[in-house]
Amino acid sequence: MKSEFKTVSVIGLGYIGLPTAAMLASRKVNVIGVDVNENAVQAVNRGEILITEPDLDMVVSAAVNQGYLRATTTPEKADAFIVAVPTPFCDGHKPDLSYVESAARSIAKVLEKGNLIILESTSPVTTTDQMAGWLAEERPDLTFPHQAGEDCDVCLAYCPERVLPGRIMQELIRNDRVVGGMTPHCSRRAIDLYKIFVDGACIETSSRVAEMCKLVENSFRDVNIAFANELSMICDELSIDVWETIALANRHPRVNILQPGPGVGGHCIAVDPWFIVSQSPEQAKLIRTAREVNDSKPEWVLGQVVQAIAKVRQQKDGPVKVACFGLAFKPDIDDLRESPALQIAKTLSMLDGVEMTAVEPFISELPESFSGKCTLGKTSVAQKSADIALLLVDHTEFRSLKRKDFPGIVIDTKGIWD
Ligand code: SAJ
Repeated sequence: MKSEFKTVSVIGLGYIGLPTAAMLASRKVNVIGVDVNENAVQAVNRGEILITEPDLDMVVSAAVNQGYLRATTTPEKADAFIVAVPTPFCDGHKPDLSYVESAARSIAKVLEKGNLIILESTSPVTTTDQMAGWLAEERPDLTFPHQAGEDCDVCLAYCPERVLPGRIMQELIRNDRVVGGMTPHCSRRAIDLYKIFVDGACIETSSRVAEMCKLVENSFRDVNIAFANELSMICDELSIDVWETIALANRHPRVNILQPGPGVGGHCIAVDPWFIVSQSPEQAKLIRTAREVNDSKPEWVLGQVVQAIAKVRQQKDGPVKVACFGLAFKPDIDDLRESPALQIAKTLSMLDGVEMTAVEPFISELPESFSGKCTLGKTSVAQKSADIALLLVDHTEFRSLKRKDFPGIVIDTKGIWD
């Protein structure tokens, strides 16, 4: 079947937009990537990527070389627009929709009758409706679904991305997609677009259900991680091994507890549940508490390290050598965004009388925020010299080490050295 979508524009060339743009281009769709960041645009036009994601570099470079993908800072005409810009939160954990609004207003200028717009950014319920409002303000000459229903000139749908960093290129193809149009016709057109590269099922729903669905998925995971994190603090108080406890409890056919860690990081799970809390503050008690439990975990880990530092000081004079293993927000990626490991390492590096080394195999230099108070070290060296070895991220490189390989105190927040 021939697709009606010859040219698709992807607004936002980040962790989701760029892989989506490259995937569409690999299916021989002409893709125009748009980003406000000149560096990101230039990198794409050279066929290069500025982020680490398996196979993405290959697909981008092939798509650019074959002429199916190019990037620009100014929106151009297209048959469809996919918006994948950030939706962070501002003060009081309120969602910040300014990037969505500015993306909507910028594409409004080039919109034509028959266009389809899909919002992929994680958004509070009714954001797609709001987007239609912003577009209508900019383009009174066109009709949108909230004004003309199925007869609208421009279709709008919400379709959340659900891919896992580190497995984006496979999951983009294999995952099922929830496609929520502002009208059934909008949904069906959006499904036609996703079917260009999605092998998973594309399930039709309303834009509001699709928006909520995304928030629910990440809140479900956050609540379950909070349960594991709370267990780790309870088990520590009772001097019980939490990893053994979880492994044994998970032998029950209907129990599947997730893994504790130093906290929850990234731009999704630590953010999205707040969108539900912000819209339903009275009802979302469990979701809010889960966020608070996960946000409190880095502080708890810091407390453990401070106790260990005091122990070392009883045994030796001079600086206490602390080595943090891992800074990323999860294993085997270079992404330090909202990373609890980074937060812990930075706080430790500021302590008087502490000599800090960070071992992070996925970066070549430390962020400037360490202000020169930490050295980037190698696993083998840090392992031998540290008074305290603090495992913060379960990178594959660290998994081959054993607790007995460390001469100093070991604090293992991921349970891989036990
Ligand atoms: N984590 C734990 N224990 C666990 C699992 C994860 O502490 O048992 C921590 C990780 O270390 C990390 C954080 O949670 O700090 C989040 O990692 P993650 O792997 O759970 O999720 P993300 O943020 O990489 O991706 C999530 C995914 N959502 C779900 O699994 C429901 C992904 O499918 C979404 O597309 C993505 O959020 C997103 O963009 O929203």
